[in-house]
Amino acid sequence: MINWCCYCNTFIEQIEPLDDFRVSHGICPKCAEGVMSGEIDGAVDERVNDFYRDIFRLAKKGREVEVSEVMARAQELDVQQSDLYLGILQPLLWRIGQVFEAGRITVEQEHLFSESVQKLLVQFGEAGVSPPVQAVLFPAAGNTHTIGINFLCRLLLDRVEIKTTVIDRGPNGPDELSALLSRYQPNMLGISAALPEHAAYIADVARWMEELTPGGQCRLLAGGPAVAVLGTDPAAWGLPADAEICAPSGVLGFLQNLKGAAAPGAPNPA
Ligand code: B12
Ligand SMILES: [Zn+2]
Repeated sequence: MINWCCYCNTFIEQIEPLDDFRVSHGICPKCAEGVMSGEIDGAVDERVNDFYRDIFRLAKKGREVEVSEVMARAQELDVQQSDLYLGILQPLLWRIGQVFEAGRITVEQEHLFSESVQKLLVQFGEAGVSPPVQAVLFPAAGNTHTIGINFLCRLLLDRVEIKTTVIDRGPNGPDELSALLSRYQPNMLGISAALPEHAAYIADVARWMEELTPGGQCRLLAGGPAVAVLGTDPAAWGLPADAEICAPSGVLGFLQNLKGAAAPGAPNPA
């Protein structure tokens, strides 16, 4: 379930059961302190739940979700962009995926909602910063799922302050990888896989990287919906043991662990 703080309207974490994407009311450590000390009067804000339910209803009925309305409601509830992504839109995309798999909506209805989310990303504008950056994100060759890496870029920038950019297409061979490393000077490459067969491309990138910068400092990160099939053991992806694989339900914890190693001044491979 998606645990929200119902006092300050922030996403806390995903909790068991992990395949239940509905919102559950919780309390963040800061508000818990406020309630204990009497600074917060204990009134629970139910509006995030209503917001989530309203979008889900529209999406399920195959009605267009108005981007301007989503943005206005997030603003009214003082929900930050990264909380909107992690706590509302991401679980709704996963939930719509479940409803589609169960045969309860059509493929058109499923697509309509992901198109609304893409429009919203356009409205928010480019998340990435210009080079040099600490992390570059791109989809594996053949992967058309781009919403995840765009959300991830915003989370890296806002939640862990790692300078990150997204590129539409990854390198196609060692020469293109070398050009990418020189241009962006990243400490981390993050590649997203939706289907298990996308892992082969990530293994190619790992090999090219080893050829170009043997024992180099650039970390290789992988994640995306393929984790549901392949798990988080690099061996199952055909990747070197030091590759780091992120489970969709534990993105915030994964990013926190990256933070220290990505501090400015850490050595670059290029
Ligand atoms: C929207 C969607 C689409 C859209 C994508 C639009 C777009 N521009 O992104 C469209 C319609 C194009 C699409 C197409 C297809 N899709 Co699709 N799609 C989805 C859906 C419903 C939601 C995906 C999404 O945006 N999720 C929300 C984002 C925010 O979550 P996320 O991607 O997991 O990313 C988060 C984390 O995982 C993590 N993360 C992601 N990448 C990385 C990388 C790194 C380095 C790190 C650290 C972290 C990380 O960070 C993100 C932020 O928290 C999922 C259902 C699901 N359960 O995910 C199916 C799903 C991913 N699709 C699936 C399939 C099969 C397809 C198609 C093959 C369908 C078809 N028959 O045509 C095609 C083509 C796929 C291809 N070649 O890539 C399957 C994949 C099954 C599998 N794992 O094997 C899913 C799981 C649906 C299902 N259950 O069958 N799809
Ligand atoms: Zn709180």
